[in-house]
Amino acid sequence: MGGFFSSIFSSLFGTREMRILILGLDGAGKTTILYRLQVGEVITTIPTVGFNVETVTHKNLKFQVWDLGGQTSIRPYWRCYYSSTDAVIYVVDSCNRDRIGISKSELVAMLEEEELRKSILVVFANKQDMEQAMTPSEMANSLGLPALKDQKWQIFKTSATKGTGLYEAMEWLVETLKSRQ
Ligand SMILES: Nc1nc2c(ncn2[C@@H]2O[C@H](COP(=O)(O)OP(=O)(O)O)[C@@H](O)[C@H]2O)c(=O)[nH]1
Ligand SMILES: [Mg+2]
Repeated sequence: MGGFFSSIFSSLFGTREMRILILGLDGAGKTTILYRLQVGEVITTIPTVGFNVETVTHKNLKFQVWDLGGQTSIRPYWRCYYSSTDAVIYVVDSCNRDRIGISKSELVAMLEEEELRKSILVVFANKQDMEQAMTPSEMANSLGLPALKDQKWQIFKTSATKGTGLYEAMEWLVETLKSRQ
């Protein structure tokens, strides 16, 4: 567990439990990111009506991943996982212009959750290795980020498959989490 990323997170160890959700539409790159972090074993559970939650626990850090979008009927179940969330990593496929609107509405719906109001938001403009990728500023506007009032947010260019941009984004997240303690 002495990987590249656990060195970034090491300054958070020994503090209270920290919970980080990694969310976004299916196909955005969340699972790829979770494995890239290499901070521990990924455990997949199917708690209720068929939505998978992937969890990695490393010391006092807990990452949980699931897909947004699709059935609104399962939304109430998500609440079980929101409590005391410190940060949300929102992963968006930068190449999928057709789904950026859905990605926005899912993000907006999620941020209405009381438990998430105070969490830090890091948006990963993922798949930046592709030629047709939207720029982060284009994506920030399409997702309505400048209009967010309660959230501390930042957007980063990433490529989960190439591994680029993840370090910078996680570093920002850790620094922001530390400044909140
Ligand atoms: N080109 C490219 N493909 C990616 C990137 N991240 C993920 N993918 C691919 O996109 C697909 C969906 O990724 P996955 O991690 O399963 O997405 P999830 O549904 O959000 O968990 C897979 O085929 C990945 O290999 C990226 O940064 N660039
Ligand atoms: Mg996945």
